[in-house]
Amino acid sequence: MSDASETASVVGIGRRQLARDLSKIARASVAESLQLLREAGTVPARRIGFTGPPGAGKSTLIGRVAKARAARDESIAIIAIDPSSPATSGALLGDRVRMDAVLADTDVFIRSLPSGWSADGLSDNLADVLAAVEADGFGEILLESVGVGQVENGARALVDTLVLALGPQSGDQIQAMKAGVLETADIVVVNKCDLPGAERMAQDIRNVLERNRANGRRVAPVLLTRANDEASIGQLSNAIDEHTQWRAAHLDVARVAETRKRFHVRSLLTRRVAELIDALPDDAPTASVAELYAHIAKQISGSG
Ligand SMILES: Nc1nc2c(ncn2[C@@H]2O[C@H](COP(=O)(O)OP(=O)(O)OP(=O)(O)O)[C@@H](O)[C@H]2O)c(=O)[nH]1
Ligand SMILES: [Mg+2]
Repeated sequence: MSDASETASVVGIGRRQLARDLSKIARASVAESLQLLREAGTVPARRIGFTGPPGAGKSTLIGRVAKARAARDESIAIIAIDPSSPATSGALLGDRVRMDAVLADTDVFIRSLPSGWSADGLSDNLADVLAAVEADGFGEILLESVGVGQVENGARALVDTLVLALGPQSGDQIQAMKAGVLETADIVVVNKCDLPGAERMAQDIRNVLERNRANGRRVAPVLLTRANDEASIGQLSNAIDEHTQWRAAHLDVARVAETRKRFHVRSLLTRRVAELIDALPDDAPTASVAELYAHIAKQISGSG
């Protein structure tokens, strides 16, 4: 066996192991999560989140962006959060096949994970999942999540760059999103720009985002992309790099890391509280809210 193929098979084994670990982590209890958490010596990966309404073209876009970026000296992992609706599982499988086809001749690692019972479209164990991928030494993680309501808050804390992908017909969906969602994005993409309405929508969004400038904040670029237009994918990839540079110049990296750690602990504690409440017998008499609170709080401090 040559050195190169030996290395390739070792990498293959490592990735199969990671894939198995991620399936475990995605379904783990809090106690298991804490056991599986590997933090020591981890070099942070660049984390890029893609969010947006269902069908906006996020998976297709991530596949193309990953292909463009994999051509550089970068190891890339794609983590897609599967909303786990039986109605869409067929579509998701098709999605995955499309991504695999585009990335067939690359070394990009792809994994889709169920979102569990989480109401916000993100896996409750996402912080653990990202930490595990990071600990495995990937340089860059591309995360796909369906953006509805709250989701951006979670994604915001866990990623460095947040790309909001919209289709040209997403006007109503933007209205339906919580106010401020547009402003949380670092890059806005009007995708499927081969369809009518894209230019107009991009201009409308730019007008809205101009308000940020008046408030002394960064104004996110609004790009037009199309899956089959390599130049537009290249522009998006460049915009991601520009945002990485902007972060390095303007953000306190240690503070961001601290916020992320706190978000991670918050999600572990939220899950732990849910576990304890779910474990209460249905017919257990609970004298008062204050008493039940004290009971749960005591169990948490006992298990910590
Ligand atoms: N016309 C056009 N269609 C596209 C483009 N990119 C993706 N699509 C199509 O849009 C549909 C949805 O694309 P996906 O990539 O699955 O979208 P998604 O946002 O990942 O969807 P969910 O994960 O289900 O929310 C598919 O049929 C794609 O082929 C594009 O640039 N132009
Ligand atoms: Mg998708």
